[in-house]
Amino acid sequence: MEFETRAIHAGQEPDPATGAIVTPIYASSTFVQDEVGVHKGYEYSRSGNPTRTALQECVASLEDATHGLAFASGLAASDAVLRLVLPGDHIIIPNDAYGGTYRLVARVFEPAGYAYSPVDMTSLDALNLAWRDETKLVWIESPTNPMLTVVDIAAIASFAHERGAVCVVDNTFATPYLQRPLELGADLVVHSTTKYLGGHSDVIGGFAATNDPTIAERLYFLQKSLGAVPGPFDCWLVLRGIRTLAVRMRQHCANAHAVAAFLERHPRVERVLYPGLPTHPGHTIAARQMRDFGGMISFLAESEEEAVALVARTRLFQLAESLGGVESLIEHPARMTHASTADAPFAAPPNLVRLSVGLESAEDLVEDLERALVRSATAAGT
Ligand code: P1T
Repeated sequence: MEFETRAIHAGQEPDPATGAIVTPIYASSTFVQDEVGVHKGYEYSRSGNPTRTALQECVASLEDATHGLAFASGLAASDAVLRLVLPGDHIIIPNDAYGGTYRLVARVFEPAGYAYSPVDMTSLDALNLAWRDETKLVWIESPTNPMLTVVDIAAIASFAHERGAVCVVDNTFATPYLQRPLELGADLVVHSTTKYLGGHSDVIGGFAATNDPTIAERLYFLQKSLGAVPGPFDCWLVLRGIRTLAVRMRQHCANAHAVAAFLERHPRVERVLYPGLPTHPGHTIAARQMRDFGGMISFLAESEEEAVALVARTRLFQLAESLGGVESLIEHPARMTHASTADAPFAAPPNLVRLSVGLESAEDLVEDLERALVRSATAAGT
């Protein structure tokens, strides 16, 4: 079945008890047993809940995975996945990873005895240089948050496999509609479902998917043992969002193309980072491994002051962290989402502005940016 059909039907049979066409919110912490150990597949909602099962089956299907696990947040999913390796092991992360992933690895895992290296993964030579005998896990983001760097997932996955490491892809920016990392050879996919999968800025959630039964079994154990599971209402919200994922992504991409083309022509914009632009260094790889280029754009303003002023000046693009919702957002990564990388050599550039291009009219979005950029030119006295 095609993606659009699976988004609406996978894991979402009409409720067997009532015929309800929408998966119910099974708000129950526990499930009655007929005899000890004899039950209908559920015992206690930390280890399993029917609404969560529906979400898990649906996202696993969209990622072409045999196993899917929902978590209470993207970082909870990342935490469980990183625990697949052990203290003493070495982890490689992108040198422009999402700030929260960097913080988790550098401030939680490293003090617990894990080693890590941030690496520019556009270069297999750089990956090779950072490689150690103890390297057990390579963490990819593509496109990255917020620099929109694109890396060759298939090449990195096979590089990791030849050396006995697992390859994880944070697929939050692309979504399974635009990119399927398991098909490209990755062992695991993680998501912040808070973003495009939920799609309406009303829920925090995370996900991990894999085709490897041994990894899946360990992750089920970690999901249950760490306990960072989403409640049934949160699962239902994500499921509801996913039903329109394909149409939303098509419009996010179309709007982002229009906004990126406008920004690229604007004299007060130093550089636009959008994989859909032929000038983007990762454009060819992105065109090969993605269906389209996504709804996220970053750009370099003329200065830090200008970037900070600009993000407060747009009206439709509202100043807020997060991304992937129907409404457009603007933010200053260095002081907001990526403040935790401030002390790292690869901190977000101070003049970087990030846009999450929403589903409003592209014309209105361009006009909003145009007005804000003109005013910033006036403020600069030109
Ligand atoms: O916020 P949470 O659901 O825990 O997801 C963490 C996360 C993981 N991976 C990527 C690529 C992300 O972008 C995020 C969350 N990012 C933001 C909140 C942000 O504004 O960038």
